[in-house]
Amino acid sequence: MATPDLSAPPALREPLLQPLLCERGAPGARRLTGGWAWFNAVLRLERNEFGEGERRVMSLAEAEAEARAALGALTAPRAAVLGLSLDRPRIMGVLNATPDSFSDGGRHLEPERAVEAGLAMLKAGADILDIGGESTRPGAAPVSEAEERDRVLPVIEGLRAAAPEARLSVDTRKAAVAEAAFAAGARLFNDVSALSYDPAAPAAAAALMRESDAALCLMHAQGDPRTMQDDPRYQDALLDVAAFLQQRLERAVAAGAPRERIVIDPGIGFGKTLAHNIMLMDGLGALHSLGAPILLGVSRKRMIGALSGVEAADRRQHGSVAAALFGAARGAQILRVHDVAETAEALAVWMGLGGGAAEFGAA
Ligand code: HH2
Repeated sequence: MATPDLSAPPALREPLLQPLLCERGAPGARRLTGGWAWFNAVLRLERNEFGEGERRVMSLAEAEAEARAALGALTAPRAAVLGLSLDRPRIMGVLNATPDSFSDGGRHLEPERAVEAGLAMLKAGADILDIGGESTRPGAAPVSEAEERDRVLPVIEGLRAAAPEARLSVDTRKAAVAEAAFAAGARLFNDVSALSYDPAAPAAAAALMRESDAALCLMHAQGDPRTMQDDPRYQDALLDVAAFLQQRLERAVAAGAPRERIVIDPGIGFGKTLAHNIMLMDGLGALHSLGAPILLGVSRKRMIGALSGVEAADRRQHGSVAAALFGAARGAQILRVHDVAETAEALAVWMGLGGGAAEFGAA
């Protein structure tokens, strides 16, 4: 994965607009992306002449006049992904068939156990299962293509046989692994390098998407997993990540991937300090200006440990649920989580209490 040139982050084509959220009945409230969150003003984010981010509050009338396309992207309902309507938050369960993943490494190395765990996640409310065969945690070493394929294929095949309707995603940076996973039944290519690690990935993603209703997730990462936490730097983390995602989105579309089936992800923890992660979570809503559904993966990550004081990654479920709800409140459509039952219960209560009661609102 190439390290982006920090002296010149790619330019954003539009200013970003971050929706300033409000109650659904507030004057002038508009519905965010056809979903459950509401906003009635925006924060305009732009670079100044030094490349630093500047923020200014704007009314919707001003935004209409000055940044119509970005405002339109905030309100346009998102198309369904893998047949899942995105008018409520969806849950992606994490299933790592690896010995070394940071929180569940080694637990699902036996394919039978991984399939069992996946079926339990589906029962607990997962809409999608994300199967990975290479850890991308900080410091992780790369895995060969053959090894990665041998890890994920039996799990995908087993799940396909036991739950033919399940929506399966493959978490890989390699075109050949994605192709094999799709042949076995996966329908989402989740690439933490946003198709930048494997030169064959853009064409492969486009071809896989043309053949079915498949989707693609483009995630931001700075640097390679092995070194990405060694002093990561940004001019403005939110603007830099947004610009990167916009550029990768355009490249994927140029390679032939259908735009409405591409999902974006800020890549929490991938080449980011705690301050960077907090800035991205706080400004998450601004990424809706890029016009794509947002996938958010915060589950059990270091940020949760740092904020909660819980050292052991597999004991961070309470903090993870809080962060997932924080993301849902900002309109993130897909939440990538290890603790499916806990997240599904929390979301059901939050939605039921009006956190996501879009049906009561007048759009
Ligand atoms: N995080 C991880 C892996 N894949 N994919 C997306 N789209 N977004 C994420 O935030 C993301 C991801 C890292 O978490 P995990 O899979 O639990 O660990 P590991 O990489 O150690 O297998």
